[in-house]
Amino acid sequence: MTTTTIDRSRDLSQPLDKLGPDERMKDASDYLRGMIADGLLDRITGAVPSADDVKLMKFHGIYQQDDRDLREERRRQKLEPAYQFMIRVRLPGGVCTPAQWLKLDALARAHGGETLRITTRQTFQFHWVLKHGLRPIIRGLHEALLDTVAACGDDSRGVMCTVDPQASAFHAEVAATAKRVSDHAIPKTRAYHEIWYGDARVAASEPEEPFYGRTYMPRKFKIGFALPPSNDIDVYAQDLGYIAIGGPDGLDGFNVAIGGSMGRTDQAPATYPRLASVIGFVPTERLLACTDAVMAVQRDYGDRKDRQHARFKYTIDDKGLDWIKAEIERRMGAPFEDPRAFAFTSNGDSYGWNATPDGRHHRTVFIENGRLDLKLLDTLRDVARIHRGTLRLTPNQNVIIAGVAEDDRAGIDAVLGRHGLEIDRVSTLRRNAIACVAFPTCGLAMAESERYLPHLVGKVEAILARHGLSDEPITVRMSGCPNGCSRPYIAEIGLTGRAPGKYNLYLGGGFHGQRLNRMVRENVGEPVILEVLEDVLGRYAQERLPGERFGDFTIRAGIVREVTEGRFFND
Ligand code: SRM
Ligand code: SF4
Repeated sequence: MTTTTIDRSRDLSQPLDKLGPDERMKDASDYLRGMIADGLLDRITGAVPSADDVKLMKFHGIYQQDDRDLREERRRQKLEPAYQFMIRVRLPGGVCTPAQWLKLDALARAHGGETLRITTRQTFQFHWVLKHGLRPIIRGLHEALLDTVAACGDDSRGVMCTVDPQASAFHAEVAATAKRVSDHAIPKTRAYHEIWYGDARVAASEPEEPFYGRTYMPRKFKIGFALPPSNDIDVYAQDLGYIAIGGPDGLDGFNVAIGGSMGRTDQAPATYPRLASVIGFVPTERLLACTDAVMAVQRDYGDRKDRQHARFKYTIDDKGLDWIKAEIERRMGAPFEDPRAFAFTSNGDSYGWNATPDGRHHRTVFIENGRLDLKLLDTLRDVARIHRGTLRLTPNQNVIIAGVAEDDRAGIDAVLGRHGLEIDRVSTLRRNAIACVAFPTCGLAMAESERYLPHLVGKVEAILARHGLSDEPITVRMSGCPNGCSRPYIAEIGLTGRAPGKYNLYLGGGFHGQRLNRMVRENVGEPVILEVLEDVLGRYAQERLPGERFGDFTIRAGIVREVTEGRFFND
């Protein structure tokens, strides 16, 4: 990224001691080194002893967690919590080779509790990794040309990209662009190489972080590329969303959308989800300059005192969209062009076999809530052993076996059939359902999500069947807390955890991720959720207009009031 930038935490007349503790921690970390290497050697505890290092490790893609199912029991036994780690891989656009898949699979079997998780941002997570398993995993990933740099932390996170190769003739071009932006925007510190690969520190005359400076971003920053007509990545939930626009000769450039994000806190009404605002169009050759300019505005003006108010959406709403746009243009050295026309018609995945413009084929395998258990690991390992294309992770937590030659299709089908996956026998509702991880690994979970949604979907399937709606695609997303890792605030049916067995219920989101939903019940259990859905879905079956989506119906019928701006979400 550009080298002319400076560390604004020093520059904005905000002395470091007036900023939040995380800013001081980043500043003192020697570009993300901290004492992580020493902490890994400590054999007395399963944790990393320094709280600052626990935070710094997030920039390296690693979260310290403990098994929450065992917390109480271990407390009673006066044992330390059952510490273990989550490792998130950096996988721009969710694409990997069969060889990389086999490596991930082997590492998960050896050190990751024989499971992998496909995340809502198209990457893999290892869970259940013990401290001594961290280096073997990261070095193993390195052998497969993979890493975990900036998969978490106050930096540019995993860059998403519409994954379905059928979505557009210039899909490959956009996917390559997303990868370029990811490489461009990740931190440049050598700390990762020193700590995890054992590289020696080399003195350099160049600044170690020419763009980020010593204190990185005020908060996480998320970039995603969507290819209309598919909005599978939920472009309006990104801090910086690019919407690919084609011309007669292929890719012309991108509409630019800024300020999307989901996270909110139940007891803090000043926090809200916000959809990204489309501010203009940039030609492809100006894309990196645009990325730099947008990120620099957030880096320099984002709130570094209050992390609850530090995401780009708040910077935009505080300063005003027009001011932010002008500042981006000034730094980019060019004005935005007017946004080009585009239309989204879906945000789900296509199932079964589909053909791509290059004459190849791809097939989506349904993975409920992205959880690859041993059975699915076995199945996909057998696929990877014979597959000659790529494997792609979708933002809906599924896997696409992509780039299959006509002659190879039968072999793939035979493997899936041998493992009992010859067809996806799941309902339309289940295919459009997403759950975050939540218990037992997520330290922030207030209620179950991944382990509970399959059960709830079964009950809603019965309601749909009673009303003749079984084939109706309806998006349902559950998060175990209001942070919204499943992007629940843009689902037609959204659920966020409040306490064990208790959820907020939201209705009215746009099917293509284009409209926020609104809370209709607060802190309720399964009986109330089902009662409300029975009533509203029953009305939908009776009163809907031809082709009307469920979310649109709830608004037209006056069941929920439309949310026009994120900041009015809590009205
Ligand atoms: Fe998330 C924090 C899991 C996508 C908003 N998220 C967490 C942590 C790391 C909990 C923590 O901080 O200790 C969770 C780890 C759980 C575990 O055991 O694995 C976690 N987030 C996930 C994943 C794995 C959910 C999933 O089931 O797939 C997703 C990983 C994506 C990736 O590959 O990078 C995941 N998280 C999201 C998304 C969706 C997206 O980005 O498209 C969001 C909403 C969009 C947004 O950023 O607003 C999201 N996660 C959050 C937040 C709220 C951020 C905020 O600004 O308010 C937190 C908490 C925080 O950062 O303080 C959080
Ligand atoms: Fe954890 Fe909450 Fe994210 Fe679910 S939404 S993974 S419970 S932080």
